[in-house]
Amino acid sequence: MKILESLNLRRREGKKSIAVLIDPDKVENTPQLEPLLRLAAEDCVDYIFVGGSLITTSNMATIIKTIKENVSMPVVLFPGSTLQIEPTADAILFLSLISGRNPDLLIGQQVIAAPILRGTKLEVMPTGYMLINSGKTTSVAYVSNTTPIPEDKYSLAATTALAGEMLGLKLIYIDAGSGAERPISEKMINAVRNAIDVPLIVGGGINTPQKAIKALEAGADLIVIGNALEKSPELLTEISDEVYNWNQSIKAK
Ligand code: 1GP
Repeated sequence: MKILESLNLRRREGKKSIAVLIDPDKVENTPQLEPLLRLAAEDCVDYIFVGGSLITTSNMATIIKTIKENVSMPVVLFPGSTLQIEPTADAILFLSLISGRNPDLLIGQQVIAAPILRGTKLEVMPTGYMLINSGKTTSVAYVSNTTPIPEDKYSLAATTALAGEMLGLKLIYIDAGSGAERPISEKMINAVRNAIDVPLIVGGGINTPQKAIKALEAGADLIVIGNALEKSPELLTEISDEVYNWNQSIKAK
């Protein structure tokens, strides 16, 4: 089954998913990855995302190889630019940064990437990517040269997501940015959730099980955890327990 199809199915069933984000720039060597991958396999993580807003290393292929040697879940590229297309992954979030007004990230990079992607077997997942302000400037806001949506402008975020869905985007990803001071508020997640039907991905600053459960309760279908696991990989067990309990409670209903 295609990843997009499975995300839609899980959404219809009310089930939640979890993705671990690996930033190749923060992995000095591949053995460093193995403990995290072991936990990911034990804890039934659904997806591994690979990407970052500023990748300066060229170890993407090696990292994906290590992931695939250790775990079986799909590897999804979460690219900061067209330079980050790696055909050995399973899928790519084909992002348009719809919260910003930088034409290069709305359509420019995509024009360059499209013919490259056509020559790969990657599943292309059209995704409306939205940055939400979260305190101090994040790398992604700086590098993308866009202004995140203010964190209290709920209807602006909701209508941006709705426009993305009407344009045919199949996923909406709201992101506070990696290592955000504050994750996206429940009120904001809820406002975006209520505006759209497509699966909603939420990430940025989710570094405790409580924050994870709040994001799920507010309407996230898939939560992305990156930064926090670099410091304490064991957090993954606690967060994935929450997701597991949630999904079990759905089954019980
Ligand atoms: C960043 O949404 C992702 O783009 C994950 O954020 O690294 O803060 O978990 P963290």
